[in-house]
Amino acid sequence: MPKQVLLDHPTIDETDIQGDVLVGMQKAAEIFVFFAIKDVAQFKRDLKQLIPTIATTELTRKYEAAVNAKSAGQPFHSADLAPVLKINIAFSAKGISKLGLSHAGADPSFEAGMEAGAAQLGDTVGDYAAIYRGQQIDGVFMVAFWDKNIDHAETESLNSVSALLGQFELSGMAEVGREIGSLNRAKPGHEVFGFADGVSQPAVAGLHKPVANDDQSLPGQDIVALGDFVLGPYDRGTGDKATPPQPWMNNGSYLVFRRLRQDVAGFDHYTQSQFHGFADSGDAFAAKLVGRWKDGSPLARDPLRPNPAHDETKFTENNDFEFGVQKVAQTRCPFDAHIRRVYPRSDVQDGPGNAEHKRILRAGIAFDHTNTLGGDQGLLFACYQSSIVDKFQFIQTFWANADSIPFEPPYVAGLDGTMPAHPGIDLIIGQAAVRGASWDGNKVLQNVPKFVTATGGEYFFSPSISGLNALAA
Ligand code: N7H
Repeated sequence: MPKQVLLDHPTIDETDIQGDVLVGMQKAAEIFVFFAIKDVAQFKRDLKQLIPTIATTELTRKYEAAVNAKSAGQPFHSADLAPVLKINIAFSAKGISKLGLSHAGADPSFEAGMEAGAAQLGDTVGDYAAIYRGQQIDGVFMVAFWDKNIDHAETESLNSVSALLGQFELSGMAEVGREIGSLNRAKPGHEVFGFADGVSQPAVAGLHKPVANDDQSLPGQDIVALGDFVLGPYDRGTGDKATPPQPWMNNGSYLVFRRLRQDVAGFDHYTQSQFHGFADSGDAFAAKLVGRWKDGSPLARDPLRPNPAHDETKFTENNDFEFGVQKVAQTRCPFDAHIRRVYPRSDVQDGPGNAEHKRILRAGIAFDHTNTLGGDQGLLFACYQSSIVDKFQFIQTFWANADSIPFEPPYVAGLDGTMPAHPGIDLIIGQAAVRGASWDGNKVLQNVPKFVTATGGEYFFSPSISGLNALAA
């Protein structure tokens, strides 16, 4: 979309920012180990030992560059593609307090923790697993492993977690609980409803060059200010700076972690049995709820059927769209489609509150424990940003949960130019009691079941390497 006012392209210290923040740790499996700090002095000693092994942006970026070069048939260093274990670490506000550093002035939601803000997110604390209740978590280790063989990646990650805990658990910390994520074995690269995942991610100023045009790296991939993701002397899209409230927080980023259970059978049953009058088939109905077909092709470009020319592998095509003229109607992509609610693109006008300023860097992974009795499946959602209140929380609360549409006037909504009285919610992630939406031609969806339930989560801060050294001192 037409862009933010100005963007600097700052020099990024890739050796300082943890590797999961801007690029994402490449992974076929990832274990999140939540811990409580028991002995501060011992924990600091152990942390000091761990810091040199933390995967930095330099490492994840090298890997990404090698993958891209390989798929483009260009030369690359094979060593850069070797399966490597990657470890990152982040702390809750409580954990940082224990380590004795001030976080005064930090994001208010981070300060309070996710459980305290659950009602605002639309969550029911009773749905949260025990480890996410009662503020037990001081921090999280994220251990990721990439290998084509998912089982091998999971075994390697679990072995590394054991080694890591052996190192730390002597006296410094105790594991509170863990989550085991892996690529969807039934359909790698797809989340458990079956949709291609990781299709759209913002480009970052300083990391990605303007290629498609002055504002975009790949076509349709707008470049977002570094200060929208990382704290430091960096511009944010609003024109101010992402000044860290405390010096040690420089080059750090807030991590939102959410355990989201998905009712796959319920989603399939609903879409396949209730599509009549709303779409031509169950698959088309499911696509309208998401805004993309399962292969990743966007409804805004391909409203009638999936298009292999715009699928999950066609990165120069699959984000090259705006909702633009469709403001007058929902004939291609419903207003409430998940991707339109969480990133409304040109639906929201330019300015400080524009859609680019609300972007997040997603770094989650699927989980599936349905092979164990009573086990569930879903998404270990993770995202990075320089403000939880302004970005994740805003998206979930005001864009996904609210029975309204994020357009700013002047807008034209329905076919007759009026906004429906109840435009509805994001029917994928919206956590609201009244679950419906109004589509064009008086098509009103009502009592749509809840397919995604938050079963836990926490807010963290992912410090830079220098920040970690300060915490370990
Ligand atoms: Fe969403 N889904 O399978 O339906 N998401 N998401 N998400 N999501 C996206 O671009 C999904 C969740 C975003 O730039 C795709 O990777 C599911 C939360 C954003 O066009 C699909 C869950 C939040 C984007 C899904 C879930 C977001 C995005 C398209 C929960 C933030 C990029 C593929 C279980 C509050 C939008 C892709 C853009 C894309 C699904 C959670 C945000 C298929 C099932 C909690 C910003």
